[in-house]
Amino acid sequence: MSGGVPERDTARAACDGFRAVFGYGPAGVWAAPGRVNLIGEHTDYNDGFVLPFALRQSTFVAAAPRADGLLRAHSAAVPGGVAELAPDTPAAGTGWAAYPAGVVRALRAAGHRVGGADLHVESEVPAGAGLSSSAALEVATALALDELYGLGLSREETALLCRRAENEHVGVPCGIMDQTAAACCTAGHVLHLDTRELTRRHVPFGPAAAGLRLLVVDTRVEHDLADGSYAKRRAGCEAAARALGVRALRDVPYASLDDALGALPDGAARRLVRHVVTENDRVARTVALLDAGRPRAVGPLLTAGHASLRDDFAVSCPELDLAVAAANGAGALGARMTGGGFGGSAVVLVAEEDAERVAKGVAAAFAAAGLRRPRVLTAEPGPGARRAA
Ligand code: GAF
Repeated sequence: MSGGVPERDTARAACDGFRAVFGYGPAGVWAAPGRVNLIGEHTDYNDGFVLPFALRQSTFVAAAPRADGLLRAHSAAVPGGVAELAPDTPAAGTGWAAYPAGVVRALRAAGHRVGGADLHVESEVPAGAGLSSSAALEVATALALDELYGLGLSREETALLCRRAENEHVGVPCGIMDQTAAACCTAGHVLHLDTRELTRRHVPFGPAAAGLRLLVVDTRVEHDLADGSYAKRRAGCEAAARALGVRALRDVPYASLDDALGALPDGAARRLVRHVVTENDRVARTVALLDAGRPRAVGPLLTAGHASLRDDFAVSCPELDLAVAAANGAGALGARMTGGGFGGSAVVLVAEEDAERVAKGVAAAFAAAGLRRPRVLTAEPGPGARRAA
């Protein structure tokens, strides 16, 4: 199942959509999931540690090769017909098609012999909800091109090329977390990723089997990582690392945090550093708890992570803060924003028997504040990218 819809249904919809748009059948359908980051936020571009897992909701790309080098892309969710892009079409003005076009471009720039393609996209991952719909689209496209053109890419190469597409073509200076999550996650696990070494460990995490639920609360405040706030945080972290004489903030040990803070000239830099260093520590402590079979005990770390993102890193927003406060007030074990922030979704860890009350508590708090009703879904770690048909 993916998002309550059997996988083969969405794969079939992608095939049918392809045929309706292009007038012939696709060579196959490839899928990649959205992701939730359990903890480890704004650490990936600081060479730090992250702990995402794959959502059951995925983006499906039905694809066929083209000999003329053109990319023709169509999405069931986006009005406006087929986007037709030549290899040198600039990203500006191409909207969502910049993501698959960026993947083609990144593959060619890396020396892969990739021709054109016709693509039709069906996505279950809500866009703008902080669940990484863009990485899902990039990775599903890369998988399709890999197989259509026999490239033999590893999952790690796939993630790196997709990040390159987003950094260089779309213009978002993101880290490697989302693309690695989409490419490499496995069902029933969170992915403990060292974003410098790119070493990965799949840590068992099954909320349902532990009598827990992980709720994803989509605040419906759409976020846009291309608006400059994300890039500003990244630049601030890099400047702080230079001021401290380290390669990246990952190299500031938790035990020397106070010394590092004392060596920094201004409060803004101190707050960025404090978040990144304490967040890396929270990831390590979360992994230790999961390894010890104590997923319930992770709750307070989530809430502490949220406070750090809100107060030090300043990437939360009133709706995310409300979701977290209302969930905790209604008896959740812990909650935090997930993803880049400035909108999007919160994750809430809750005992199974309290899940309904907590979801209702969050909805009531939003209603009382005059906000749109949030969308709430239950997440269990699903599979990473795959061929779906
Ligand atoms: C976004 C980015 F794409 C990731 O690389 C990561 O930095 C995240 O924000 C924050 O942890 O999802």
